[in-house]
Amino acid sequence: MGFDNHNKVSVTGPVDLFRPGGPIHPIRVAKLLDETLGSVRELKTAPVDGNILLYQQIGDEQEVLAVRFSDVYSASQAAEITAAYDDLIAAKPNFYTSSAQKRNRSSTPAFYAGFWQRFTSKPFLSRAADKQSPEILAKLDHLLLLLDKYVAQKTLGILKQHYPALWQKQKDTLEWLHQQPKIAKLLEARPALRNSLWACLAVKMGGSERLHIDSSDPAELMTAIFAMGDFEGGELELPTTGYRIPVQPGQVLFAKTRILPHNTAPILSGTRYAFTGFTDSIIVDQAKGL
Ligand SMILES: O=C(O)CCC(=O)C(=O)O
Ligand SMILES: [Fe+2]
Repeated sequence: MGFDNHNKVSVTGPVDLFRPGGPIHPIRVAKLLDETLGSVRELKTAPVDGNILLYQQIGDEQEVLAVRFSDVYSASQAAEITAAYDDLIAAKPNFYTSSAQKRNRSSTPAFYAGFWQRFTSKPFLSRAADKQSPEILAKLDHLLLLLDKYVAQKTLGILKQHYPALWQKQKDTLEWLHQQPKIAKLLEARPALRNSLWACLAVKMGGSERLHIDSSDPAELMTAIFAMGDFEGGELELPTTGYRIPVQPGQVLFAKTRILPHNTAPILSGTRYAFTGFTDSIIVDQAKGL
């Protein structure tokens, strides 16, 4: 399965996958996880370089939990992207961070750009990517175009080559989303909102230091996590698997963040631009015609 040149990290399973049904309150999740995980915090660090496949063996089956690709984008591409983010922030956009989000996973607010469905009947565009001045939207769209060109398209190609089933699901889901009449109309005016890999992107400085699950995400797909800047630490910790996985500039990590409790390890020094590409489970279900 997967890459021949992967560092294969086998988890001594079975991993206690977290599969609560229905809507979950973020704070309740953290409490539940603390109760179930207790003091399981002694984690091994996966290799910093190369590709990584983290899986658990269940009988004859290998279930992929996380996969990290290296050398996806270059240092100069990262520099262009972080400069575009700095330029956006300098224009003081409204983050529209709700009080629930503030108490949620991170001490720094995230800028959410893209589509959600959550509990509404139709997918909608996040307010931060919508209700801004034309000048700010132009800066945001410039950033989103760079991210699609340098990170998302390339990663999608790698996914297709090595994980065709996952690639197919991701592609079908996003195609369905982009064909929804209201969204299709929006994309005509703002093509930058079309992304090959995620429905909604969160960008922030720092990390998600509080243990959580990404409760809107589908259990069967993976969230894309990548980080830019010059920093030490900030690995993605997956306590139920016993591993923390470094995510350095140039790398893209996919993880089943709906069923694997996770948090960012402390950032020991430097500046970390954090990017998380989410997909919404309601969008996935609707795309499948459920
Ligand atoms: O920044 C990271 O490494 C993790 C981000 C994350 O878990 C999230 O945004 O939900
Ligand atoms: Fe997360």
